Amino acid sequence: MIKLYNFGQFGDLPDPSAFCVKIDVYLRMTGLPFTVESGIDNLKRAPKGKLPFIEDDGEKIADSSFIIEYLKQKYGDSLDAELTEVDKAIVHAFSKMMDENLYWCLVWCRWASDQLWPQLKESFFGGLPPVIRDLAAFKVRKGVIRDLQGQGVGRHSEADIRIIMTRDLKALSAQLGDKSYFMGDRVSSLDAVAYGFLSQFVLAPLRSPMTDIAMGYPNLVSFCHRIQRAYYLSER
Ligand SMILES: N[C@@H](CCC(=O)N[C@@H](CS)C(=O)NCC(=O)O)C(=O)O
Repeated sequence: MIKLYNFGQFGDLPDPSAFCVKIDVYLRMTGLPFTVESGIDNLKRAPKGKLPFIEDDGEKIADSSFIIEYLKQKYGDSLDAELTEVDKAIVHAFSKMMDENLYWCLVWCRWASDQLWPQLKESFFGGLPPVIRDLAAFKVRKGVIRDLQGQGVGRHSEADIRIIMTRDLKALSAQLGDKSYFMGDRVSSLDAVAYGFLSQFVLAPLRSPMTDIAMGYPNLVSFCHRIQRAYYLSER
């Protein structure tokens, strides 16, 4: 049985990490049976020091893109097999736009912007004993801000990050249009990636004026609710 290692429930979402939600929903979309082991300690066991990773038949596979590739090869590609090569290229390009660009904007909104920081601190560190809470929060935040500087998004002004995020959301909204799913009337792996990220803006318990930019795209908001209804709220 496949075991997914993640951080754990986050309000109505299975995880605060877009990458972990991506794999959780991908597994649900494919109908592959899986169990979940949650906890921050999973990071210590993670082959690449990040979550998610999965364990299957004694093998550990890390990184959401490698996990999807592994699952496709081992269990068949029930979501994307019928896509044309051009469609697959679109899936790849949009997926990487979210993994490598929109992700860092989300990280900035949560960790660097002072709008969300008090909420995030309470949500992620509130359970720690008071003596170490502030120190742990400060240390982790400092590390994330350093990562944001290294990646580059952290060097932009808030106004510029708003522009960067808006470009991605606008492109996603245009691709979805009035279709049920990003690649048409059948679910594809792009829907798993998109739900992983968009749900963090639309359905997560942590929201701010910056993350609420996504609320300005009614089709993306409806998409999140549609996927949530189909894969999380209905009897499966
Ligand atoms: N490329 C990885 C990215 C995973 C990732 O960045 N995970 C973050 C959470 S969103 C993480 O585990 N961060 C913990 C850390 O860096 O210590 C993937 O696609 O799975």
